[in-house]
Amino acid sequence: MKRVNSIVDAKAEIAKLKNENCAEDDVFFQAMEEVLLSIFPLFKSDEMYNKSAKNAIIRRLITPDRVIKFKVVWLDDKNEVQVNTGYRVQFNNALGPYKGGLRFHPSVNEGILKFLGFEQILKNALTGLPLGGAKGGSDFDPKGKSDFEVMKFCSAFMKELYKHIGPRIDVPAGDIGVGGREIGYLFGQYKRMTTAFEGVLTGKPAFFGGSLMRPEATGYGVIYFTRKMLELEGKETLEGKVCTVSGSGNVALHAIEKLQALGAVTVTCTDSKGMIYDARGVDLPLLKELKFERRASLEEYIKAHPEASYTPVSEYPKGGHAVWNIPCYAAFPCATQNELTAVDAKNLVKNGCVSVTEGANMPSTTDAVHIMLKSDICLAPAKAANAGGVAVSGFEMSQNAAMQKWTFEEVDLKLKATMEDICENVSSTAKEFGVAGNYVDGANIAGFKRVADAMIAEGV
Ligand code: NDP
Ligand code: 2IT
Repeated sequence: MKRVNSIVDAKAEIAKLKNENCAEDDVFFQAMEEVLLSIFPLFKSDEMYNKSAKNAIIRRLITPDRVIKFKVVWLDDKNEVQVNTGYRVQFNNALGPYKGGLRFHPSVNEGILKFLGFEQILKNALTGLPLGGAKGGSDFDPKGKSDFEVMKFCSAFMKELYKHIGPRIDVPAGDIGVGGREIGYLFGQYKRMTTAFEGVLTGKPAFFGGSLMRPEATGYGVIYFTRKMLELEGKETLEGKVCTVSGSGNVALHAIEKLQALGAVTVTCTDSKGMIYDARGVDLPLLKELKFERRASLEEYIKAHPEASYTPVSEYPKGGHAVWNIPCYAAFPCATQNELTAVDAKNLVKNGCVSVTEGANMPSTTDAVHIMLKSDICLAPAKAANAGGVAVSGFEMSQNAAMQKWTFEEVDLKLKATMEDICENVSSTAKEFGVAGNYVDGANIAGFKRVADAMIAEGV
């Protein structure tokens, strides 16, 4: 009974926290609950139960070390004063310096950053690298802003953030709305404030300290993971198969690039306004130009390819997304959280989809996860499948600390090995705990174990 109580207690704790907190923490509870339900098999071992209970591991794990919230004041191009909110959630540094991206998007709030920071702890643990978990960002919307406005915002944001970060304290990187351009401006301001040229941010442009392959790492890693999972589960390879991808940002476009290199036919991509379907496979050079250079809407794609179709969000099926209704062998949600619903999961099952790999963080709703786990779909959870980005960030930290520069091929080999190791570890952990084939439980248990062991060893 004692063993069961640990989970019951944790659930009671979550219910209490839910009552005490505002609605914006919903996504954080969603992420926590999934992990707590997954790690239940761990508590079948008396040793793990006793150690965790004695050290209040769950209570400590679900509470961030600190949440830093600050005002960001900057001047737009009309010389009008603008005010945004900045955040850094330093969640857990049991395994290494706090590490995780910055998100600039109008939807950003404390709850979203707590969910992302919490997921990051376990993801970073799975990489096997010495990295803690954190996340940050702002409700600033880079869309429609001039380069100068983005620069002025980044400088103002860093004027506060620099006090809380450092190469051995906390190392931010990119996420939605933050790429090489933003990291460059943030890095420049950190340098001006501290005079230190050091590896305080990852995802820097390659000509001043960025690792080669960091832009590609998350998307390529997602495909390396999928390839290994399909092999372990005795499924056919991706070659010649129809694949669907959502998103058209950093993760999505590099996942598409690797899928195409492996001979898959990737027929979709999406942005916040709609979906492109191109039966012959999407035109990647055009997408890169539209999204990375012109920062334009996907709707423009059909000007160059009138044979493709564009479906605006207003025409998506009720409660779901057009992209997951397209029959495919493998699906890759790579845009944002909760973009794959129960309606979508049922469509994927109905259409005979074989694997779903989460490139975005927590793209599937809780109901969707349950539907997919009960089906024959192989579900690769985000914290394992998209860990290639932060893994190469870890490699960037190593290169910066050692004043070295690794080649593209070296980084690619290390990334591939890391993703295959994560996949094998997750799969064998699931088997060890009696849930063979359940990569969600396998990832949560394997990640939790590494962090919990470190927290216990470090005392209070
Ligand atoms: P980008 O900003 O490069 O691209 C984001 C993409 O998602 C865009 O196509 C964007 O459309 C779309 N999108 C964003 N918000 C929404 C929304 N609310 N509804 C519909 N579409 C949306 O970000 P990334 O590619 O870097 O990140 C994508 C996902 O991958 C995120 O979940 C992120 O946390 C995760 N991730 C990123 C890593 C990285 O290294 N960058 C590492 C691991 C995970 P639009 O252009 O219209 O805004
Ligand atoms: O969600 C993620 O793993 C990221 N946005 C990348 C984090 C990082 O530190 O590279």
